Amino acid sequence: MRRQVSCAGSETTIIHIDMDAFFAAVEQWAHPELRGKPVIVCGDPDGRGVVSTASYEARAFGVRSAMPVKEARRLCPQGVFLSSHLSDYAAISERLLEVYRRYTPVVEPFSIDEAFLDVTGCERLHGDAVAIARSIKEEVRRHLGLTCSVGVAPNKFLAKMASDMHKPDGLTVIQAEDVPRVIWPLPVGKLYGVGEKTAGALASMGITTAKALAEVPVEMLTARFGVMGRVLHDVANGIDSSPVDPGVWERPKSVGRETTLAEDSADEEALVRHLLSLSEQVARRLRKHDLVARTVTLKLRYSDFTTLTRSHTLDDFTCYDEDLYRAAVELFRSNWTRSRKVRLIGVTASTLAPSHDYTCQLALFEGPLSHERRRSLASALDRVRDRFGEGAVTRASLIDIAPRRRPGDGYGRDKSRKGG
Ligand code: TTP
Ligand code: MG
Repeated sequence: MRRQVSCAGSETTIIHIDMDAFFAAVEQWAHPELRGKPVIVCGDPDGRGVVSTASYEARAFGVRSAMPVKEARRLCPQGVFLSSHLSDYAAISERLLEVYRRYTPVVEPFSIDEAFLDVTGCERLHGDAVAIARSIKEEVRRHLGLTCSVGVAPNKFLAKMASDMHKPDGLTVIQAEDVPRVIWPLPVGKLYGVGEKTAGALASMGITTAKALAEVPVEMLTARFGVMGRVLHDVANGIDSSPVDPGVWERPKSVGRETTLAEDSADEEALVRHLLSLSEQVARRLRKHDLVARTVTLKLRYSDFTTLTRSHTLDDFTCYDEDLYRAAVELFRSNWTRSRKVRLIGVTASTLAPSHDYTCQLALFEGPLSHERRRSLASALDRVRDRFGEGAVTRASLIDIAPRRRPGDGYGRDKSRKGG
């Protein structure tokens, strides 16, 4: 999110809407017998994946998003564990946007279940922002059977903070003058956009609350955090001038690359190397558009033109070469009929979401390489490839799992390009 200078004194009114326990609530609406029960939606209820979301009934047992399914089963053995139906949730998400657009054309979808609405100047038609918020909540409940939590505020940051304050089914108003009372007592890590790492860095400077952060001279913050310092200063003071951008969602539904081989091939090593190159290109494209993807699709066309596509849903969203590559290779190894010559090979990433939604969450899964380090490494590689071409660098970690490229192994030409 872009944040610049204060918009204090402006008349802007923003609404942020976040559906409650979205995936689980959709399942409960579709299956009335699940209402009131602890419902846990996950990629693979029997596998080693993680929880996508849990109904509030299940949250009472301590079940949370991103928790391993195994752990959720331990906490809530009586829970109803379901696999996710992403296309259903996406369809509901579209219907929600249609509702919002009846109140204002300035609607920015922010994730599958969140949106910002700029309702400045809509009062004459629909009443004040709180009346609009109530009316939207009522319409969503009546037509889609879902509850949502709504924040009303003079800017996006405060509206986002507000919607989270009284979940589920909340309606919270934050005015500019409320900032010292409602924002300042919060730990810095609770401020939207302040990740674990930044909160840790602030703590090492003795800054643990929003109030303490608000009192630090902005120059000191920019000296320590660069441009992020200004953002920190602004959010601690409840300042955000980023506009609600209805165009931000005009993004591809999928990002794919495929290549027709210079010669039909049944050489496993060579085919896997193509998958590496294609995965790198797709991941790079995702990053360029600030997207993350959760589905990886492999496409193989054999010499006789029969075509096979197989998809795999990842446990989590990603924009990294290695995640796409691993999934693509796994699909390839389990679906390719050995010895059948391949004419065309392709990798597509779909189930896309804007990356800012998942940045904080990914930090929770920090492995040997933290999200921030992966991200900065990936963008450094992107810069090298921008300058010297796609083949200029390959991640050492990927070379370990991919056969090395040998001189003379020409990559095929990119014949068709899909998506962004
Ligand atoms: P959230 O809005 O973060 O969560 P939620 O709607 O389930 O619950 P609430 O807003 O009431 O706290 O995310 C929206 C959906 O995105 C969620 O229903 C499932 C999906 N999701 C994941 O798949 N993995 C995750 O780690 C998170 C946080 C969400
Ligand atoms: Mg939600």
